[in-house]
Amino acid sequence: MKTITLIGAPIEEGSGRRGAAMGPTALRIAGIDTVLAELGHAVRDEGDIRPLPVRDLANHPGANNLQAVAAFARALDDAVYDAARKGHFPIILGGDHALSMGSVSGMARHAREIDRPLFVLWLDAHADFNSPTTSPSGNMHGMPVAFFCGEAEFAPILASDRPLVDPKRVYQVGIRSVDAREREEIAEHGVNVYDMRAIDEMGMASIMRQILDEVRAVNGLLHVSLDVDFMDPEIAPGVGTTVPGGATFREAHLIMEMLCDSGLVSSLDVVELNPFLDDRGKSARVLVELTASLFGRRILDRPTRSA
Ligand code: Z70
Ligand code: MN
Ligand code: MN
Ligand code: MN
Repeated sequence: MKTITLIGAPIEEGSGRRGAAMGPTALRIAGIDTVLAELGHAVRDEGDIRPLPVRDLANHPGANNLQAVAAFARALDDAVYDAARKGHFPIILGGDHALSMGSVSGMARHAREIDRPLFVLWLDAHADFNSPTTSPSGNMHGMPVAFFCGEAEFAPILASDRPLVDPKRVYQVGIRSVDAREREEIAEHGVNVYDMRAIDEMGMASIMRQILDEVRAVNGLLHVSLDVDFMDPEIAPGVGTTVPGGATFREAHLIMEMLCDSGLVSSLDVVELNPFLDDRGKSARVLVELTASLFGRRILDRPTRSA
């Protein structure tokens, strides 16, 4: 059983619209804390983080709301690092995907300290590998992966000597909406991408076995970042950017069950839930169900068998 720290990150300034700041509240109303406690875990809800105003950064024409995003990222970096260092499992309740600049940075600091490599499983319709010069929108929720992989452009606008994630240790699954420049960037940096075609051709189980084998082989930590739009809009409509052809309810649950059995997951982001766009709490409930599967809820009491 784990000690789980819930950290609310009500950021919406990284997305081009309002609503994602209500995400942490919706996840709490859907019962994320009680579901985890019922599975036998110790759950501590730290409430929502309170970012401090950022005065040392100028705003930037290619990065909308840079100061607000940086404020959340810095606060979350510290909160996630502190939780992980205590041996707790941080779950970040989002908030838009720009928050992963902070959560992944905090986990990268922790991983460096305990001398284990950090891997990231990015479950998303989007690659989120834009930077202020490549982004078509300027929205920073489309940039976190480039940020924590060390894309050079971020160095002058967002500090500094932070530890980075090796792009070859980033696995993107569910990708189906990639901008032209992003496509070049993810190839150049060597990010591992399993797009929807790969899922259809290979099957989710074999993709997950490959990823988990690679993490296990080097005793890595695995941070999971779950964007609501990873799933098909039919099962999770409460998100600003719906993209058709997403993961099914069953594929998403299979991933969580295999992650649970692996014992490799160190931390989780649940992001991009926009309750204003949701259908009577449907998406919030799916996210709570998926989180429960990651933390041990199962149909029968047996591990997933390999083929
Ligand atoms: C586009 C951009 C994005 C999430 C939309 C969209 C990015 N690539 N990310 N929704 N989660 O504006 O950079
Ligand atoms: Mn995303
Ligand atoms: Mn997305
Ligand atoms: Mn680059």
